[in-house]
Formats: sequence, structure tokens, C-alpha cells
Amino acid sequence: MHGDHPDAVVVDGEACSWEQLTRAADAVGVAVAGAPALAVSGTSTLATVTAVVAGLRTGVPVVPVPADAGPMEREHILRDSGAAVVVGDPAWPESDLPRVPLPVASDLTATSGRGEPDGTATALIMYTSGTTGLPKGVIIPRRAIAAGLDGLADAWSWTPGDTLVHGLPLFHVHGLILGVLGALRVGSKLHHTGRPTPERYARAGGSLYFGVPTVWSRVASEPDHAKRLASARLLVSGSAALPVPVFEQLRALAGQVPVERYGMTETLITLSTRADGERRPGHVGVPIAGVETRLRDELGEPVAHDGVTIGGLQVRGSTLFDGYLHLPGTTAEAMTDDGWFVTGDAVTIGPDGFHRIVGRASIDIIKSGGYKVGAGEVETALLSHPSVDEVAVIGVPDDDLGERIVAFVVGDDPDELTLIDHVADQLSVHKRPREVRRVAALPRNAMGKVQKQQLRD
Ligand code: MLC
Ligand code: AMP
Repeated sequence: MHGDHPDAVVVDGEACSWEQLTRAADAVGVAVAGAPALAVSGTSTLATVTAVVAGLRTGVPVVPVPADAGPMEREHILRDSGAAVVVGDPAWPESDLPRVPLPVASDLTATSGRGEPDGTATALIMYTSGTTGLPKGVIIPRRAIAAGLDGLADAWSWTPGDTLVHGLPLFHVHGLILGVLGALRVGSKLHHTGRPTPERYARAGGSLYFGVPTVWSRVASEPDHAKRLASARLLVSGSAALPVPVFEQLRALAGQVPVERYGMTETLITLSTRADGERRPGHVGVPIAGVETRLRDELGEPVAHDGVTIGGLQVRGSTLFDGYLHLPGTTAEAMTDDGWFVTGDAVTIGPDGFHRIVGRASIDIIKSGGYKVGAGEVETALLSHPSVDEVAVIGVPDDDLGERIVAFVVGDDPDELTLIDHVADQLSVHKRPREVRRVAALPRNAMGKVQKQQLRD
């Protein structure tokens, strides 16, 4: 392969060239070809990258399972997705799916000549939380990934000359699609740091860095490490709002004005400030190529693009998903009659086209450390404990995490640690409440609906 490097892909200390990755993936491809979908535990390892590339090259949809998922959440994902094979050998006692342990002995001749599927084929089924119920499978086609990554390469002047550095989980859009498939599509080197600590970011010596705001806030709070990012070309933040003070600290310490971009699992990344344009604190810039946006009020009427009036953001374009798996009704509800996706985010658009994310329409969607958590999911998990009679879960502002999960519980002497562990027994580790507060009663309105805003206040 022209221009290959022995360390083209480095994940938590393990390195390989693109050719080695391709060979390893094609060996897996032989074992999984024809499966309706493959599941992989999204650990931050080269094995995960290999499994994902195998699925893409073979045309088998990939289901990345959160590496820290509790048994109940994992079982739901495995069952709902229809995955018929697991690549790797994770400790999933409840699953009897056949396994393809890695590495597989390479046999390139068996795969040569097979073409990759076209853009309409499903690349990934990624699970995302809603306000209630279990996470939904988001069907992401190959064409959305290609369009989204090409749009970002254009916005960020991302080239094969870059070395991308990040330490984000390999089971969400940010770490996996942007952070792995982006580097592979552009042909830039990838250095995944394992845990995204300020020290590892400082030592990596890359040109392009990705992080969620929690990562950037931790970097900014360690000035010696932050200063070493001065040699980078571009720092990119996304998945939650980057606090303006963190934006300013990065500018002061690293001499870097971060680029902020916005997206969703369903739409991939749709808005960004540009490497060659203005980077304004608190703003996520303009649509990437192939994406259009508009604002609507609750009645579906247009909202002025005056930089002040807040409306519900709707998007359309080439980066959108193909629907929620097995949920045509939910998919239809998420779209307008004229084909726009309703994001649920409250936004202003300025006369200059700059977007500002003001908040979310629903109090029941929490973003903690960049992870999306549905309040209903955590409430259901807590209600299954015998000492809990009633519960309300909210996100409260947190300097480090953006929001932290707090549960208000009415019940028979519930023990805080027991309840937190009870959630972790079912859901992902990061869906655990940080705090459980015992209350005599939940505030309710005349209709009996819990007044979560009052709890937050
Ligand atoms: C956490 N811990 C708890 C706890 N919650 N312990 C007890 N009770 C609780 N309720 C533990 C953790 O397991 C960890 O333990 C320790 O406390 C510190 O946890 P933390 O504060 O969460 O920090 P950390 O583990 O370092 O994680 C921070 C982070 C992580 C930023 C690295 O949140 C992260 O990777 N976020 C990225 C999420 C992401 O990729 N989102 C993208 C979604 S896609 P221990 O033992 O492990 O130290 C998307 C679209 C888009 O949004 O636009 O990109
Ligand atoms: P997810 O479903 O995990 O993909 O999360 C998508 C949500 O993350 C969006 O609907 C936004 O609420 C939030 N989000 C992503 N990027 C940003 C950003 N730059 N600023 C504010 N919120 C963001």
C-alpha cells in the first residue's frame, strides 16, 4: 500500500499498518460473511477496529456494544439488533452467539475479488437513548458515513498529513465514526490514547485532536499539559456544549482556538466551525457540505434567523440515518412531513448562518461526560429495586461532566450505594446516578406529573 506506515493505526499502545489492518479484517470477513449483523464489544482496542473494518469490507452491519454495558442493556442490544455472531471473545455470560476470536489466521485469497457494498447498505447499527424505554438502534448507512466524513474533512482541512489523536470510546459516533473511520477514510494516522487523560493528549504529539468538553476541561485544568498542545493544528470539541471558559483557557494556554461541532447519532455531524473560518465561543458554526438546517416553533412555523429567537432545530441532507431498527412509528415521529429530522435541540441561527445550541427540548435527555442518558431508562432500572417506590432522575449542572445524574427517590430506606450498583447491574457504568437523594415525596402538578424543573431548581 502506497505511503503506509508501521504505526498508521495505534490504539492504546498497540500499532499496525493499514495493510496489516486490512489483512486482519479480511480474515475476520471470511468468518462473518453472510451474517445479518456482527456484534463487537467497543473496547478501546485494535481488535475493535479490526472487527468494525471487517464488517464494513464484507458488508455485514456492525453493532458496537458499549464496553461497559450492564447485562440487561447488552442483552437488549444483542437481541434487538439481530447480531448473529460476536467478533472477539468478551465476557458476556448471557450470550450464546457464536464467536470469532481475534486474531484470525489470515487468508487473503479467500476474500480477494469481493467488492464492498454500495452506499445504501447498512454500515452500523448504533444504540442511542431516548426519553423513555430501552436504547433504540440507529441504522447508519455507508453513504451517510462517507458524506459526513467528507464534509468534516472539508471543514477541518483534514488531510493524510494529519495525525489524529483522541481517547474516546469506540462505540459511539464521536470515537468510532469520526475517530476511527474518519482517519481511515482521509488516510491520516490515528493515535488512540486509551483513556483520554491530559497527559496522554500532551504526549501524543498529534496535529488534530478530538475531545468531548469534559476532556477539554480536564486538559485546560492542567496547564503544563495544555501548553504542549500548542504544536497541534486543530483541537475539535463536540458531543456536548463546550463551556466558554474552557474555550478561552485553551486559547490562552495552548494558543489554540478550538473548533466546535454539533451532531447526533441519527444525523452524524451536521454543524461545525471551520479550520479556515471564524471560531466563536458558544457557537457550533455552519452546516457541513450536503446538510441543510432550519428552525421551527412548537406549531411547526418558521422561526427567524436573527441570532436571538430560539427554535427547534431540524436538519436534512446526506448524513441522515435510515431510521430506528424495528421502530417505523418512532422513525416517522422523528421526521416532519416534508422530510426533515427533528433534533429536539433548541437553537438560534444568526443572520450570518452561525448556529448556537441553547439547550434541549426535553429535560429527560441528560448529557453527562458527552454520554447521552435517558432519564426514563435510569428510572426504570431504579424502580426495579424493592426499596424504591417512586423515582425521578434529572441532570444537574456539573463543572466537569456538563451534567451529572441525580436520582430523587421515595422509598423504604434505600441505601445510596446499593441503588447506584443496582443501576450498573443493568445499564452502562456511566448511566449510574452520581447521587441518590431520599425525599418524602416528589413534586407533582395537578395532573400528577412530576415537576422535574422544580427538582432541578
Ligand atoms: C462514574 N464513576 C462512578 C459513578 N460514575 N462511581 C460511582 N458512582 C457513579 N455514579 C466512576 C467511573 O467508573 C470511573 O471509575 C470514575 O468514577 C471517574 O468517572 P468519570 O468522572 O465519568 O470520568 P472518566 O471515567 O474519566 O470518564 C470521563 C470521560 C468519559 C470524558 C473520559 O465520560 C467519556 O469517555 N466520554 C465520552 C462520551 C462520548 O464519546 N460521547 C459521544 C456520543 S456521540 P474508574 O474506576 O474507571 O476510574 C455524540 C454525537 C456527537 O454525542 O456529537 O459526537
Ligand atoms: P447522541 O445522541 O449521543 O449522539 O447525542 C446527540 C446530542 O448531543 C445532541 O442532540 C445535542 O443535544 C448534543 N450535542 C452534540 N454536540 C453538541 C455541541 N457541540 N453543543 C451542544 N450539544 C451538543
